[in-house]
Amino acid sequence: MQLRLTLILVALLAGGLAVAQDGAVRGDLTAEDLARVRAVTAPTTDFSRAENFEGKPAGAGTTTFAANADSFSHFLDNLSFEQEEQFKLGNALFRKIWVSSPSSTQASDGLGPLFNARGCQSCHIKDGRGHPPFEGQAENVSMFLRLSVPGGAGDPVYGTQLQDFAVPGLMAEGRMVIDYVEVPVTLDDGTVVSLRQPSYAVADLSYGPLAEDVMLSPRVANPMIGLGLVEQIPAEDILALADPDDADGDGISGRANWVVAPETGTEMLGRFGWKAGMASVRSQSASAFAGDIGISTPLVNRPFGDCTEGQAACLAMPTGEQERLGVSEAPDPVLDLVTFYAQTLGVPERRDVDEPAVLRGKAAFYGAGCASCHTPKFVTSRNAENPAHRFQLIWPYADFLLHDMGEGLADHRPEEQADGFEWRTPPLWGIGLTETVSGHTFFLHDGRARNLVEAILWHGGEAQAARDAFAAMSQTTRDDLVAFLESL
Ligand code: HEC
Ligand code: HEC
Ligand SMILES: [Ca+2]
Ligand SMILES: [Ca+2]
Ligand SMILES: [Ca+2]
Repeated sequence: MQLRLTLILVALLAGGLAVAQDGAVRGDLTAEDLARVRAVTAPTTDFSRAENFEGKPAGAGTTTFAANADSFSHFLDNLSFEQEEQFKLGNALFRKIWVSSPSSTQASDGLGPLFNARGCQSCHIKDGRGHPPFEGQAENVSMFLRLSVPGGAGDPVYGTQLQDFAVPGLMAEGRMVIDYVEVPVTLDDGTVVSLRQPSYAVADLSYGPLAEDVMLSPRVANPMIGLGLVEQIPAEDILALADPDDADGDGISGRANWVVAPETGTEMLGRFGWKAGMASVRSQSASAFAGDIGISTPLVNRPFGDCTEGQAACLAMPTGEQERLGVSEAPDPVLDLVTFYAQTLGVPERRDVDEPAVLRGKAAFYGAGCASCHTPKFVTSRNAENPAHRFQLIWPYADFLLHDMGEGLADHRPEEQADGFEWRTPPLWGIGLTETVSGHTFFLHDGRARNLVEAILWHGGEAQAARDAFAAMSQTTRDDLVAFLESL
């Protein structure tokens, strides 16, 4: 374990040096501050006690309320009073239930014509993650299928996403069907864990067949916490962790997903979504309005949402823009407020950081190589527009880069630069509160893992060695590692 740890340290240092040589060092800091940031974000080697500020994942923005179902719904602790007001307006819009056009309540109409849900909060339940349909639950709210054909375009008829709802008078596109097969996995100590391997199909197609070569990618909604801080991690610090050709030979590469930002038309580092296909909270929110709810915004001006030329009935439905003569269904400042809300949700304080089991679990996490992708800490940009996001030591436990996670997790569907095997390392902050907030413990991009142990055992590809290290641990050490994750 000691050797493995040393290798990781060497790897991280080498990554840092490589970037220094490229000259791509973050530009917001003096040399002196840069040195301080490097020191404070260096991986720890002392697992005898908690690190300074480790209990505060969002720095000064960390929320300190008792853990309960509202734990993900608090604003950053360091917002100004005026910003709290803005947050509350954004919250109301995030929870708003949109209705179809025409309607007497013009301020809320424009839903669809095709949609997955009527509001943001329907999927990002309690500002937490979505889930696959529960037993006996027919509707797929909080999870959907992305669609595309080779080359990157959407299905010629069904577009980029399967909408399982439609406004009155229009047929929904179809229904996602999930079939699970139990696959037993034996750990080194003989313990057997059963993983459920999903397969996806579409039933009740209303607009003819899907393209023969269509690719499906299932996604549950991500938790909403800390996103404004993630946005303020300097791209240089994320890119410093990338090692696309695995130059250091540790089996882990990590690639950036470069995407064209709709705000500027320029390429930016993707960091949001399960494949890092979106560069900003604002663009992700605007595309959710259009694709998931069918609401146009000034940034993604698609009042027909995901309707395609192949869906004439959909394009013949009324939209909110027709009623309001070309004004977006969600006109300014709706997108600004929702974006602000999504950027200023806080991250709850950690629990039990000093518990011996948690500290042992943290050592096991580093020892197994989990921290090679689940990068513990960053310091946000000093130039962040919002003072609440500025120069904070944050602990997301993610590098936000793409990793080949092996055949088991592959969706075989590329997105921007990500291939069909790659997924973005998701942040782990708050993960221990999933059950408290969401009432379930379904993890990974499609919610297939029913608990943290299953989530770890699904890791393959670049993470195979880390997964195998976990499978080789004693039951006690595995429990400690889970106790550490539960404390995040
Ligand atoms: C039908 C369900 C659904 C609805 C409704 C929905 N989302 Fe999402 N959201 C998702 C899914 C699924 C993802 C992951 C998408 C991906 O991987 O590309 C996501 C991702 C996000 C992310 C990125 C989070 C991260 O950690 O990277 C943001 C921000 C977001 N949604 C905001 C919104 C906003 C704002 C609204 C309302 C306008 C909204 N969403 C409505 C399902 C939904
Ligand atoms: C090679 C990079 C890599 C390594 C190493 C790695 N992970 Fe991950 N981890 C990921 C990626 C990528 C995902 C998302 C996969 C998906 O959703 O299909 C993920 C997902 C997870 C999740 C579920 C997160 C969520 O929001 O659903 C947990 C928990 C987790 N990892 C824990 C660990 C632990 C513990 C280890 C060490 C034993 C580890 N990971 C090692 C890249 C890595
Ligand atoms: Ca569609
Ligand atoms: Ca490497
Ligand atoms: Ca609409």
